[in-house]
Amino acid sequence: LSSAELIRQFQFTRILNHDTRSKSINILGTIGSTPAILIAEKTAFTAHDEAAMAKLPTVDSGISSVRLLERNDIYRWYMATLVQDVETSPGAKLSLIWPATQTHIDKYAKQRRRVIRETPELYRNVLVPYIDKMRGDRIQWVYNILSHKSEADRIVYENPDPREGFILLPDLKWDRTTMDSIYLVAIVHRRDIASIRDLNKSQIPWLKSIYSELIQATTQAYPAISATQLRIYVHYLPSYYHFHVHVTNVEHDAGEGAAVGKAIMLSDLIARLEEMSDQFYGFANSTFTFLLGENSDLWTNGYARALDIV
Ligand code: M7G
Repeated sequence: LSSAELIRQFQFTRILNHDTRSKSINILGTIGSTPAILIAEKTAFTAHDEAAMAKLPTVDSGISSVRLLERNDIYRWYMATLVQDVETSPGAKLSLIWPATQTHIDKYAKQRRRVIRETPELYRNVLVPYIDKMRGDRIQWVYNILSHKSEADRIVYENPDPREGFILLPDLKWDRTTMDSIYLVAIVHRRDIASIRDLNKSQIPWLKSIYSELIQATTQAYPAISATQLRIYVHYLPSYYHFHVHVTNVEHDAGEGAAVGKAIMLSDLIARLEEMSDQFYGFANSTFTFLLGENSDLWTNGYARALDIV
């Protein structure tokens, strides 16, 4: 089946979640007989392309039909359909996860959140065993990128050093054209750092060089953006336990991914490490507070039990 054919084979099961602000919807379905998740998001206007936007109010190449909803004095509001074209002005961005695991379904379903204050003890007793269980084949996509098996032609920058290096490339959340919503991800080559918990003082120089290489590479690849317009951060908790750094345009509303309880600025992490007095210290000995969805196995079988919360 071609990738386009897969979308046509998708059979609807139910809506997992939707959001009116980001104008997106997560739909659970099946392809063949295996679960699939389709994430559909309406595209933003390509405001960086003024020539295209100039055509927007024109009837033939911009607005294909229009219906007046109401008028009052000098105010009029309409519903309209826009001219769409999958190459030049697509109406939506789709992501398909297939076959989807229960962990994916939990992640994309609507859920209540809990605030977890994770002490070093909770980290060791609850998260560590869970990470080992989760790493397995959930991060095959990461290894595909690192070995140039997938997305190789999309690499923005690579430092190939197996210990210090990383690959910077567009995140799957980015449509790759809207400059205001630049969303890149940098994935390190080394495989021994599952999360920020594995960082310690000895890695300060390495983290600093990642930080400056990221700024250098991003501003060079996208000259429209400057160093002080980049939000460079790490997730804790992440969804994938292989160390990676997010690089986004500050103008982009990355929603929960950039919110308190999930996103931590890389430069703040470096500063926190620098402030630790003991030279052997690292984040395994710190306390971090994060949000966790109630659907996750980590909540139901992990923190809810460890904290004795029902
Ligand atoms: P995270 O903090 O582990 O997860 O970041 P979350 O933000 O999804 O909770 C992983 C990042 O990698 C996310 O921003 C994903 O959108 C992105 N990502 C996930 N996958 C499966 C891929 C992929 O196959 N290719 C690329 N380029 N990015 C991906």
